[in-house]
Parts: sequence; structure tokens; C-alpha cells
Amino acid sequence: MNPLLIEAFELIKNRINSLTDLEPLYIDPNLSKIYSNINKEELFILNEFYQAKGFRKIHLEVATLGKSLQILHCVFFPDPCYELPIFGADLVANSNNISAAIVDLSPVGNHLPDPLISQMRSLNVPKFNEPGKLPEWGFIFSPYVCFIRPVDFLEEKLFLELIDQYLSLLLSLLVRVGEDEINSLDTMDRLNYQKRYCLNQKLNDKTRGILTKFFGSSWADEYINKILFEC
Ligand code: BLA
Repeated sequence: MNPLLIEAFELIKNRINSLTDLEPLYIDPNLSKIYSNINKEELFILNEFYQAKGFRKIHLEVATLGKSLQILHCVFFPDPCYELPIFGADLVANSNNISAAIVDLSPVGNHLPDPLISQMRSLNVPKFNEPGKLPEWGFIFSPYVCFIRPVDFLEEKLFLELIDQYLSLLLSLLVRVGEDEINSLDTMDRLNYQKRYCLNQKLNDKTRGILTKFFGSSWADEYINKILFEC
């Protein structure tokens, strides 16, 4: 596995382990560890799912698809009773470098909560040399989304730090927000924004294309709908 993906996995895992009332969520064993060997290409996907105070579902995934592609994918879907953004990260590695690195705290309303905006503004986000261009469905992300292709080891390290800082902000927000009733208008509104997030993530042709190439289109559809962006 690419060392950056291993480090990202470990730092996210540490943050997950610090959560209150952490519990693993059941998923079909056929979908938690996926192994196949097609035309001598080995495919391996490992999924972990958790629930915790403030989060209805946390999904951490690492995938090795053939010799040349490795992916780390992570989403913290908040419990909509709490005014918390969606944490998402995607790291895509090909044989010798990281081709895409994306991290965000995405809003579940018109904008991020005010206290979070001022904290995100005061973060020292490095100026990366090769920013990516977001696709059309990328309007679901916040103005603070970081989408880059790291050009060297230093940028890779800085990106890891950013992942950790975004998680740190998210978890410190959780301590301060109250819990709304499950049937309150705010809760329902936030759930609708999560649905919109998922619907738009499903428009990512890159993810669908890769999964279809290796597993076929009906498997890819099922995986995207049930594992990656079920809502
Ligand atoms: C891009 N996602 C990509 C790319 C691939 C994948 C191959 C293109 C990388 C490149 O341009 O070099 C593939 N990502 C996957 C696969 C999985 C995955 C197969 O997670 C899972 C098995 N995607 C997310 C999340 C975010 C995200 C949570 O899953 C954001 C928080 C973003 N990925 C994202 C974006 C792009 C991307 C914005 C760029 C899309 C584009 O350029 O059109």
C-alpha cells in the first residue's frame, strides 16, 4: 500500500477511536472484505463502518485495484440531529504518485455553521502547487474544500495535516453543539442535505468508471448505492 494512504488511514482511525459511544456497524461480510482476481489483477477492498455520538455512519475504506490503483475513501455522515458538516476525504494513488487528494467539511445547510467558518478561515492552509478543478457536482462541497495533486513529499505531508485539522475542527464542534429533536425541521433539513450530498457524489464518473472496469456495471451500481453513498 502507498505509505501516504497508510498514514491517512491511521490518523483517521485514531480520530475515530477517540469518539464517544463508538460502535462498529454491521455490514454484509460479502461487502466488508472484497477480494477478487480477474485476469491476474488482484482486487482487494476493506470496509469499516462505525457509529458514534454525533455520527450516524462513519465509513473508512481502502482499496487496491490491480497493480496501479489504490484508494482511501472516508466519509463521516453526521447524525442529522446535530448541526455538524459531512467530513469527506478521497486519496487516489497510482503506481508512483498521488493523482488526487480531496478533503472537505461539507455543509448540510445553506452554509457551514458560523463558528466553524471563522475557525476554517484561521487555518493556515498551505498553497499547493497543483490544485484540481472540481467537477459540476462539486457544488456540494464547502468553499474550503481542498482538491490537489500533491507534487512532492512535503505537499503529501501537508495534506495529511489538513485532513487531521479538519477532523479536529469537526470533533471540537461536536462537543459544543446541542442535539435537536429527531422530528425537528432543522434535523429534517440537514438530512435532506445529506441526501443531496449522496445523490451528487453518485454522479462521480471517475468512481463509477473504475468500479465498473473491475467489477461490472451492476456490481458498481449496487456498491455505490449501498456502501458508498447510501442515505
Ligand atoms: C476523483 N475518485 C476520483 C478519481 C478516481 C476515484 C479514480 C480520479 C482521480 C484522478 O483524477 O486521478 C475513484 N474514489 C474512487 C473509487 C472510490 C473512491 C473507486 O472513493 C471508492 C471505492 N470522492 C469520494 C469522496 C469525495 C470524493 C468522499 O468518494 C470527497 C470528499 C471526491 N474524487 C472526488 C473528486 C474527484 C475524485 C471531487 C475528482 C473528480 C473529477 O475530477 O471529475
